[in-house]
Amino acid sequence: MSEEIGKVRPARVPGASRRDFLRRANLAALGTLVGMAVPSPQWNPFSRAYAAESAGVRGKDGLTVLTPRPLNAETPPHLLDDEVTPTARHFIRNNGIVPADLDPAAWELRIDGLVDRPMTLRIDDLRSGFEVVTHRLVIECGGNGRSGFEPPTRGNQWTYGAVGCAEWTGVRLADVLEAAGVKSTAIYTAHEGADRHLSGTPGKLPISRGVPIEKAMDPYNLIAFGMNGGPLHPMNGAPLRLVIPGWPGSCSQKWLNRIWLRDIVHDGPKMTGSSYRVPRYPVSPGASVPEEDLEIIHAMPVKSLITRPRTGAHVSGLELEVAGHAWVGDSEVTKVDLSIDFGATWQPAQLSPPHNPHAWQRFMGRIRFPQSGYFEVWARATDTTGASQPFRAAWNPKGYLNNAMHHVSVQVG
Ligand SMILES: Nc1nc2c(c(=O)[nH]1)N[C@H]1C(S)=C(S)[C@@H](COP(=O)(O)O)O[C@H]1N2
Ligand SMILES: [Mo]
Repeated sequence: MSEEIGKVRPARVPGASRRDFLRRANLAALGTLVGMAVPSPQWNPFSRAYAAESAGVRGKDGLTVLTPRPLNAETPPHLLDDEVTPTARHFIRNNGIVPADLDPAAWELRIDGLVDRPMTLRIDDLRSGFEVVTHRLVIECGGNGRSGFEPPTRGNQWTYGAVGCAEWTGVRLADVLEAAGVKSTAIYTAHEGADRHLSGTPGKLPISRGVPIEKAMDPYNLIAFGMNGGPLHPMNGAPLRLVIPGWPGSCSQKWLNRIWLRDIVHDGPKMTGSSYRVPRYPVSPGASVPEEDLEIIHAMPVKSLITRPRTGAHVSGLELEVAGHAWVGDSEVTKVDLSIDFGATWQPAQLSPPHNPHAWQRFMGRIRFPQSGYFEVWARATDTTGASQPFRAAWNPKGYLNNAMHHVSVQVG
């Protein structure tokens, strides 16, 4: 592998157009809200980053801001190379007004609805009353990859980086629900947090989602108060959040203050209408689909991301080490293949088992190029069901579940 891997030479990247140049100049002038590094458009060809409002967010670094208010920011793929995503690099997805000045010692979580023993728990009660566990868990926004859909769909134009695999510490959601006593009539959870609706209307929640009780009982779901050995970052839900790995990130309520159990599919904000739903049948791109033909997204599909080298890298010599992560909702990734000829031929990468269920899996491959020139390295993951990443994800009205293959472009020689 070349020593120059990781360096970017924008001028030599094919496809760099005047428009790219102007966009880069524009971004450089504006800076980004989170950290001041301005990412090169090479990794992020669809970026529509917005202007910074004011100061950066403490404890976040290198993220690209999609919208400043509410703050939505994603991580460039090459900054997701760590096996455990550092707190500073975990993406941020906010739907409402983020609560400020929260006191972890006074924080209360209410468990009620269809339970035998409604409870109000402080974080200390969680620590002392339940087994505290730490797991590496993937959170991926259901809309990650939305910017790749044609025609475009409304919503945050995530490219690749609305995903992370941090090490979360907390107690099992299942243990807490069992302690409260789940009534036999309960079929769905409902999650509430302390953020407020953008309208400012008192009592109006920006988002409140839930999962079927069977998924709620997955032993890897956490009520988390720790992230990567420290506290949660305020933008990632401090002092308390849910982590429901493998399902759309929206299930993982931040600033969590209530979980209630219901005997119907939860109907809170962003549970109904077209939110986090996809058509039950294939639709033509751009079609409008009646709401009754949409169904709620459950497990996320198999996906992978090349994190090394970064796109635009220059390879001197003919060999290259390629690395990244692969993950899938509720099963496991069984293989990752790499192609340097646009999918005509594939070679297997080495794939590590997950550190624990619902952690992403490292892949690594050694590429030998037949000659110098421009190449694209494509990665394709396959899961235990035999499903692989498509070259194009099925279009859907809200732009969810884009698990199309990722690639990096490199100049060899
Ligand atoms: N209270 C609350 N929880 C929330 C959200 C929110 O806006 N408010 N956004 C959800 C969505 S859509 C996602 S993808 C994840 C993102 O988690 P992160 O911001 O920690 O990366 O949080 C989820 N939990
Ligand atoms: Mo999301």
